[in-house]
Amino acid sequence: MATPYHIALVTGASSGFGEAIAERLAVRGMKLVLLARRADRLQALAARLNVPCHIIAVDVRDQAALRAAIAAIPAEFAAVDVLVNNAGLALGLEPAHKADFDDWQQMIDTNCTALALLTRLILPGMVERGRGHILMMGSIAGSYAYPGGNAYGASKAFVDQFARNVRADVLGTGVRVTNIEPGLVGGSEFSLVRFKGDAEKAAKVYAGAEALTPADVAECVDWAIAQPAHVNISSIEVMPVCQAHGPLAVHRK
Ligand code: NDP
Ligand code: 8X3
Repeated sequence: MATPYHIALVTGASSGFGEAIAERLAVRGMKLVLLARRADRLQALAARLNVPCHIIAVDVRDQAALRAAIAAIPAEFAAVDVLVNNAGLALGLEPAHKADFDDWQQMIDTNCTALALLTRLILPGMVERGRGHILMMGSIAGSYAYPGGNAYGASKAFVDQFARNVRADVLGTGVRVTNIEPGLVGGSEFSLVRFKGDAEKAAKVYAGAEALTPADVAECVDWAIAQPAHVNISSIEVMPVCQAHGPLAVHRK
């Protein structure tokens, strides 16, 4: 089960995918830096993992706080060699002409700007050490448009292109970059957040469907980092069997 990596920073570790990824990487014996806003949930996670953990409770949209928190990572956790850039969210499913622009701003700030800043802060150490792996949490929404996806889908398209371009930059350094693009995944707070706490609406997203689980996504992350050092998995698009690409829409009179 050993990988060449020893320390992972997982964002969005207080819930869903990030929590499952942290659990999975702990099985590998990796030391973990767990980042999200809710400190209590990070502490509860750290308490049940049998590996050393450093907790960063920060809003990633607060750039000064994020920079300070990364600069203050204790020495024994500082040589991060796996960054899982997972924190993110969708807000709303309104069409573009009705959507709340503040929601768009929050998605862009979280899914794009914070992901880029964190990459910029962590990458130099990886390049200096000649090894490391950055995994971005994209989405099928970054490749396939759907009604109401608007700024969320666009933010995940940014993640895809950013991953590809960072990979172009780190060629020859030993650093690997992977974009994970899941489809329908239940068992996280994603839809509850999207529908702003409306549990009934959130449950309908998964009704009658056998969605993927956060553990399935964690398996993709774990598999990508466990590849031999000469292998870079550029992207993994993963959907449940019950989901497929839809037909293009035609409006008929
Ligand atoms: P969750 O809502 O369960 O998890 C989101 C995580 O992101 C939480 O830990 C949350 O922590 C953290 N987060 C959100 N905003 C911030 C912020 N401003 N600062 C710090 N942390 C933040 O959803 P998922 O686990 O499902 O989603 C994880 C990622 O996967 C997201 O990027 C999402 O877009 C993507 N994705 C999800 C899919 C799905 O169907 N579920 C499919 C494809 C991609 P806290 O609230 O404590 O800050
Ligand atoms: C989450 C998947 O289809 O709800 O990124 O956008 S979807």
